[in-house]
Amino acid sequence: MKKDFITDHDVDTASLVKALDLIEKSKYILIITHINPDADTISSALALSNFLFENKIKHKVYNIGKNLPQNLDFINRFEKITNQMPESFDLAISVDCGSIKRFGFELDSSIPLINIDHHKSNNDFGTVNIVNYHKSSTAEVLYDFFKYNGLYITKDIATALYVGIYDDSLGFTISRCDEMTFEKVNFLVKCGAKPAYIADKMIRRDSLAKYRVIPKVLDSLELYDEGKVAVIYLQPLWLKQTGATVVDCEVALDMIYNIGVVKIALFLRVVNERVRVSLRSKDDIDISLIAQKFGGGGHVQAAGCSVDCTDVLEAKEIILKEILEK
Ligand SMILES: [Mn+2]
Repeated sequence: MKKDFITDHDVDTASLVKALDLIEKSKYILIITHINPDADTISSALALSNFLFENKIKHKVYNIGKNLPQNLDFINRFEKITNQMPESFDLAISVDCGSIKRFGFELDSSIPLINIDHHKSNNDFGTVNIVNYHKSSTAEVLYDFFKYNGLYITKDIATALYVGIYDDSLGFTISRCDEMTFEKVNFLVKCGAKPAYIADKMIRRDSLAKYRVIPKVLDSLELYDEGKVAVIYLQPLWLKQTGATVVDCEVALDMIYNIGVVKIALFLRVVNERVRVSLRSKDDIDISLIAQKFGGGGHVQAAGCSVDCTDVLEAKEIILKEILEK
């Protein structure tokens, strides 16, 4: 299996082997997912968790928050994810964390850390780093780890990896999605991942509340710079009025991003008493540079940051100033 492996870009195969070696030597592993977790971090963690469980290696999947994306509840071992830090562990693995700030806590620096990620901003903070920013998703990077080491991909692992690739590549529509991505997805389907079942579970279980709140969010749409910059926001009151959740509104960003004339799309909402901003861009405009100015980060076409205030309108003015003066 190893000799058939096709490397591309900057996959460091030595680190793939070293990571497995560290895993095999460990007694208890902490898998770290990032704050404001998305499908990529959760499904990558669960792919690893299923692998470790099947190999009887003790571990916990940790997320610091209380709100996990519930549309992922069909992935095996989802219910095992905890926000309780285990008393001790001798290895940590972070997945999809572009920086250690994304852990949401400080990790004891004496603990070895495997850093698996695909963010350009990742500065190789781990003891072992499996980082490839040419990839659509961390799940895709993790696939390389499984495949290169000749590890058996079960149906549960395949399902988790498929979810991460599918979601982070925006349904296979971003430019980092290449022929390798489709080769991987093809193999994952052979391993038992079911695309229609996964889509039903992930995107076809909406609440009615979602369709009550989205018109309000879309009604906030403002266009700047001849329509190139589009902004929407969510007022906390609208959630109370409709019973919807913040996550319910996120698809509105994809909607305005899909408007032909729009090159940069923004969505602002209050999360943990700060205004969280998600940014999208087209035509290779590097939107992560704007996110970085506010202590955030991400990818060329998709990034995020938080603004230190609780008023979406105030945050909108602050962030628009940066974008329009660029
Ligand atoms: Mn990701």
